[in-house]
Amino acid sequence: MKPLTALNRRQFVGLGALAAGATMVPGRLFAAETPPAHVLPALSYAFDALEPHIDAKTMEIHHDKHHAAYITGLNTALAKAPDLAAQPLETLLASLPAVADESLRTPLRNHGGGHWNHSFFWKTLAPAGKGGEASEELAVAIQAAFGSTDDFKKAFGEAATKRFGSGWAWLILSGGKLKITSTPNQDNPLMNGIVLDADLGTPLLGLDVWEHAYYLHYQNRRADYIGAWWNIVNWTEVSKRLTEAS
Ligand code: MN3
Repeated sequence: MKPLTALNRRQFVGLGALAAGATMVPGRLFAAETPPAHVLPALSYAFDALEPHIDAKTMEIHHDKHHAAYITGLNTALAKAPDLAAQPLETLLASLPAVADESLRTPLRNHGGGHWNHSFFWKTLAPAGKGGEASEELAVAIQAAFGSTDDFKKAFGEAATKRFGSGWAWLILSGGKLKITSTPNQDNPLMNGIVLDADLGTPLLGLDVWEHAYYLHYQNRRADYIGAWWNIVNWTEVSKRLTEAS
């Protein structure tokens, strides 16, 4: 007999649900009221593709363990709230104060934020020399907001360095202008009504300054990690996000 693989196990469960009277949704074997769980997105580059700026082991643990754990935590929380599970993650993060139950709101904030932030982070990275350049639109906006690219990098680096403990530094579009801001833990600038000490807006670029992002290679030298990270920014992606957000 063939071993029960993940696929035919799911088909088996799905057929069982059908036999029990659940409705069939085209393309899905689950009952209509079960929203799909969040899944770990694949990286578009190999774990070692960002070397020497971010080492392969850090990338593997960061993606396969840390990011995966946020997704598990998010799915666990959403299993108790199917109405929220049906919402796009960005919508959910932008309306967290509407979740009255704090025992639900807190894991949605931490794990939902963790999933969104990391999915975003991976896309704004590229192997050195492959990240393209800032579009003219982005270059002009940076100049208008910060004076020059060097001034922008200096201000962003300061925000990332000064973030006490774990968190993120962000370049956002807010009220039609570029701004630099920073959030603790897995908060982000989408979290209206939750993030009270940072600017809100649409993230264009984000830097993870949790120790898990750099400690294996850089140990306590966060500033060195930040300096190296500029070599692997995906400027094509950041430029695209500005166009979409404008
Ligand atoms: Mn991280």
